[in-house]
Amino acid sequence: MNDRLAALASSAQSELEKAVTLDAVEALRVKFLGKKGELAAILGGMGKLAPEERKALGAAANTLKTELETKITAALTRVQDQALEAELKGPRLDVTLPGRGVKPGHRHPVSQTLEDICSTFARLGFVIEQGPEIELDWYNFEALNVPADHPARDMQDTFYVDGKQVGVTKPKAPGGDGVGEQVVLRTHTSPVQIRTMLAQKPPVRAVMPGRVYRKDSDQTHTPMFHQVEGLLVDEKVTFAELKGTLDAFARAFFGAKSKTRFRPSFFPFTEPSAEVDVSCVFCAGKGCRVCKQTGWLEVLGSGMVHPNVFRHAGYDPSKVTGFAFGMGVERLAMLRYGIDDLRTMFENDYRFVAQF
Ligand code: 2U9
Repeated sequence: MNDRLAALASSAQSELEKAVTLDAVEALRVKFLGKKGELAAILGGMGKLAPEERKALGAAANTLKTELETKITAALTRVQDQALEAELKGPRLDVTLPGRGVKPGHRHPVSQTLEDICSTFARLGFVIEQGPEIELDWYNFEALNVPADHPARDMQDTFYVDGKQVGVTKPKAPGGDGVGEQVVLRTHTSPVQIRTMLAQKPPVRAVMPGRVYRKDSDQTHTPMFHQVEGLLVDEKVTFAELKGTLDAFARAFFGAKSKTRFRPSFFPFTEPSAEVDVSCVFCAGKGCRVCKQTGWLEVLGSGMVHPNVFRHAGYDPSKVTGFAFGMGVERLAMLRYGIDDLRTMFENDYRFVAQF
């Protein structure tokens, strides 16, 4: 039996000397001193021995156990010291290297354009009004004199939302009945004008920037885009003031030499209505590829607020008149920066954004 202890002592000694990692030392501890280890196996066989022999072997085994524990601790210390030494000899941290730095962000061209449009109107005395993107049909269509059979109200053109899912069951819309209680993603920012008029008395002079949603997706249309709309209401507001305001905007935004042109048009919420063209910013009106040789770019829609719209918003059309306008921000950003593909606006590529 003592021979077995001696053999164990010598093999433990040589194996511990060869161990170079903490894991290897731990594995040896389990192998020799673990519950199912070699020392336990030797002690397990003691039952067959005479009492004196058993006593002597127990004492020798205890001594060996203590010795091995000391050797294992020494091996652990040695392995740790060797690892530290290797680390100190290895490549040093070069504290003189320049830092990696955080790349500065960049305003998206749509955000820049939206802010420039708003600040241009702010200089003309307009305040900014905002409203919900998930809107009641009544504010988005009905109040704006958009008839039930208008193509914009079609499922093909508008995102309809399950009202119960967004917590709208009994809307407080002034005209909330039947179709008016449906919930939509707003197709324009015009419902904000309605909410503004319902909330305050005339005069009103405000611009409404924000996201709008239409079921439209091709090279020049995306299901979400940004608009800035505007509204001015007071006593005796005329079409001349509409022209003067939008002309001043065009000169501030596109350059002092810009000219505007008003063409008759139709919108359900304005009467009369006009499309507004600005002289081409690329060829100064001479005719080029961008303006398709016409010398003009279509930049916004406008008109005098329809009397029915005033009635829905609680204003008396015999006392007040007003004008409204609307523009697509992505389209203006593309004209301003010469971007020819709308989709690049939504790819989130820093290399694109950082160019403007
Ligand atoms: C109220 C009354 C009238 C807003 C208007 C337009 C003309 C227009 C388009 C431009 C490009 C939308 O982004 S676009 O596709 N807008 O042509 N918008 S008048 O008229 C209003 C709005 C609110 C109460």
